[in-house]
Amino acid sequence: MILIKLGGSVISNKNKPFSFNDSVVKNIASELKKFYPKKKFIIIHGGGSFGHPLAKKYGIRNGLDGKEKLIGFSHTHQAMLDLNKKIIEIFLEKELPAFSISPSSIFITDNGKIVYGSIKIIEEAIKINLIPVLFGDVVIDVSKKIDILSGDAIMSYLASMLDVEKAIFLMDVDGIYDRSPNDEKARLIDELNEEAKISAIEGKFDVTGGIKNKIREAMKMDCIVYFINGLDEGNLTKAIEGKKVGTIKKGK
Ligand code: IP8
Repeated sequence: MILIKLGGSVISNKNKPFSFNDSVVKNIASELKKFYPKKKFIIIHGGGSFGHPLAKKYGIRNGLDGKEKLIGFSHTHQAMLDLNKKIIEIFLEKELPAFSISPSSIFITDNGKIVYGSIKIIEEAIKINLIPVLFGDVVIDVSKKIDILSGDAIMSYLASMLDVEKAIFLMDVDGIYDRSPNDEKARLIDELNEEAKISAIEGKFDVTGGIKNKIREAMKMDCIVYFINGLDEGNLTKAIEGKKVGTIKKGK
């Protein structure tokens, strides 16, 4: 089974609220089509310019502190469902049986960490060759009452619970760099080993919080992990086939 995270900056334009990168998602679906049903996939997409602006507007990460928040909680979830629907529709156009599963219906967190997951539905869906499509979502949290559950955290949770051979993170840059990709001295890291992980997480590398979390979640996984540029056609195929692309973290 292969887990694929479609980064929010790949499927939408972060700077333009509710924008959707139709052509990029079409390319991704076409690449997956070549391997389906021989390979089994679980797709998890990020919030991009649908979930993140609303999560911020309503301060969901700060937990429950007023009635307005519950309306915001539901609005944020609905925005994610809108984004999810757009992705599912493209998969269906390509005759890929994408099946939407809302993380807020199957997970409960405690301060951001998944403490309950009802993943039987994912396992059974996979068995009959459906392609489960989950996403970063709002979530019920035992401490904060409400929170945001990132797609990256879902990736590492599923990798620990299911028989996963590979996890692929699609991003809007070529992989993990040793400093900000905008810096002309930036060097792409071919292999993320323990030393590179520590440097990245301790902030020796000038990477954004988002990338730091991705690395943190990826290093928890026992399987092979790829970080690739999801905007370039062909990269996903290479990662599925095990060819050299982006940054790799070897399996344990
Ligand atoms: O983009 C966040 O998911 P992520 C989801 O995977 C929301 O971190 C609702 C902002």
